[in-house]
Amino acid sequence: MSTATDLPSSLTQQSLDLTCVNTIRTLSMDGVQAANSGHPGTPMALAPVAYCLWQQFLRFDPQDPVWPNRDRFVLSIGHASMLLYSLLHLSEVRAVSKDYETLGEVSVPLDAIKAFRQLDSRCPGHPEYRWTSGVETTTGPLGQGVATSVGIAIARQWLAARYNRPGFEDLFDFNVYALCGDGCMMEGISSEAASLAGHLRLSNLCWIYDNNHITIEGNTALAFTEDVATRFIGYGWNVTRVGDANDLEMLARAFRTFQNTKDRPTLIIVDSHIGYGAPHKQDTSGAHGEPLGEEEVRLAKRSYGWPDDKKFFVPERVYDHFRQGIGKRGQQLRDAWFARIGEYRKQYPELAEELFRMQHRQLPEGWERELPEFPADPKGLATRESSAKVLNAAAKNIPWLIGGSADLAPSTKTRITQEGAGDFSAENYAGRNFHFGIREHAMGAILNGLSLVKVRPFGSGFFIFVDYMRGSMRLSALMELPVIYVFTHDSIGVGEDGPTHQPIEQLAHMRSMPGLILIRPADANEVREAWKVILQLHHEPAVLVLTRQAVPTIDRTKYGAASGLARGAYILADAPGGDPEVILIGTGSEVALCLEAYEQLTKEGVRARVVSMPSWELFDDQDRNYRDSVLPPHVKARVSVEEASDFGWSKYTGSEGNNVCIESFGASAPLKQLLKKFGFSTERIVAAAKSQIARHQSRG
Ligand SMILES: Cc1ncc(C[n+]2csc(CCOP(=O)(O)OP(=O)(O)O)c2C)c(N)n1
Ligand SMILES: [Mg+2]
Repeated sequence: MSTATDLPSSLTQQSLDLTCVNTIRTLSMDGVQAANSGHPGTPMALAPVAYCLWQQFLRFDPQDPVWPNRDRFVLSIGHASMLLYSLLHLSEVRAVSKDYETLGEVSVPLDAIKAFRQLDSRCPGHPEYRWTSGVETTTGPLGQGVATSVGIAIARQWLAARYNRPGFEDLFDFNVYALCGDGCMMEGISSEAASLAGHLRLSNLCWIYDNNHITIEGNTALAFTEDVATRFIGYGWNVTRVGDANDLEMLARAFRTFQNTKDRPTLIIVDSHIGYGAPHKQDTSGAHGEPLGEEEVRLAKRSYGWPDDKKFFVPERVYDHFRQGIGKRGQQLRDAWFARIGEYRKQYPELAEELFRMQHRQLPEGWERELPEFPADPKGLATRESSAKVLNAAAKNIPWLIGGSADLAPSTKTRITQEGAGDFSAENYAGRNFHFGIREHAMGAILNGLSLVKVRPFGSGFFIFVDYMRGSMRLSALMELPVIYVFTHDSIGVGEDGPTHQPIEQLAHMRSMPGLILIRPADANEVREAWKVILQLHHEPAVLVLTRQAVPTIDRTKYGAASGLARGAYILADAPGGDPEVILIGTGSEVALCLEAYEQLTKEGVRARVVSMPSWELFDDQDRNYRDSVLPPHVKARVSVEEASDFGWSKYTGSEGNNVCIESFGASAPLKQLLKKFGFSTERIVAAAKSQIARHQSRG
């Protein structure tokens, strides 16, 4: 209820717009001050920008923050999180439960703002997807937010091209707004993403650049003097300027310009004053990363005409105003959309069913029915080749499985080849094959954006270039997004390309990331099982690691079934009576080598077991009984074989085990020579097995 009684006299003269803007400012300042940590200056400066966008333009229903056709707002300057929390609070965004039922309670109550940056508060230091409803993507690593926004915008174009139909041309027509700063602009990932966005002419994408000339170390003159406007014009963007962040009229005009621009993305460059209104800190980096201090907060409040004795003060009429603005508009749009989706379901039942399943991260009925079985074959085929077959069989029955490569699809074999799959381009937003260009880092963020809109994306490249995209992959894991990463050329097996292209530490590196599932299948049938596992994931990104070179297709009538892959590690070949003296553990292309060594050992009367271990993460998830049945604790003689760093292997082989691995960078040579140089031979593994048995016998 709006009452005059909660309004101090100083505010009765102020326009309601300004009171709302100042409420955002003061909430942000108070939150940071209470936490004694955080970034007050940018929320103070950008409050009018965010207010104008949310209150006048954003098509977002606070009562249903997961409505599929809502506009997305991405706070790429994650450090300015209090700006977003203030908006979520004032517009009374509702919390959403895990199964996407909107709950009655508000997402960000005032108490959460008072507990900014404290344990379990809905207002953590940087905005976190899945933790605070209304946060569209996790941000904090600068540049990630804007790059992710490109993926979100692409997803909307793809959805529109596939699902908008006559009479339903606006089923998917949402816009994507991202607020970014000097840091985002400096990070390379934003250049990659903006370049692609311009190329794809994503007219539903709007970046707002806070041109405040300040970063942590001081003025941007220290390190950043490029002409951002010209740069974006060069990318093919529409560029417009707002000379004063406080000018709501000019801001509205800029947003309308964006909405009227139908052939390219828009960049709005806004000149702002960090720490606006703080007499000693405005326009200095002092307003960036630390609380203003009690006295400066008081002075800033006074400059806004705000009661300087009140903290976390929200005049009731501010809530009311947001209800009448974004609240009312959003609810009407959302309700109308759901009314129409009922009609759509009648006219296009199959498409509506697809949408329902996709939005709930379910797979279509019978999605796995065409996945191939591969007959035993000593020559075999590269796992990238078998993956191509499995991927294509899956793609036939999962229409929203879409993706591509950073210019390496002919090598990674990730092209969807079926009739009509097409290439995603500015002329064909329905294409399922994406060309990310040589932009690995942005590809990762774009995949995150696609996944946030709930299509099922995959991206591919050479495994070595995982180094170029780890920042985005980490956010896939942190956000629990089921993004699929397909990496080929997974070891020194790439041969002649040499050490620059031969992954060594990358497996260890990926395995150490929480929440990410890495699978390195040994043969074609393990590849099929790997895809089966991956496609059924809901909350984990997956990394599929594949060979360039052929590997034998294991004879499953003789050895263990490939379905064991789902448990991460399984017994492929065993000693008589299941009582081994030594265990050989291999992954990927090295499993075949372990089998050769096993045959040799068996001939010599040594009781060996071979464990294929495609995924540490899946194995670690099994119960103790299963893990002990595969790696019995009393069998201490263990050899691991992997053409990569030994980092982490002692977890399975024990500190006394033998890890046949690589301790240096690789080398450029034909594969045969490399295997010799680095010691990947049957003889070496047989010798290692014997020495393990001897070592543990002498101890036992
Ligand atoms: C990738 C990355 N590098 C460094 C940081 C640390 N950092 C946080 S904010 C910031 C300065 C950002 O400046 P700007 O984007 O201009 O934001 P403003 O200070 O104007 O709010 C830095 C370096 C980060 N969050 N992410
Ligand atoms: Mg700045």
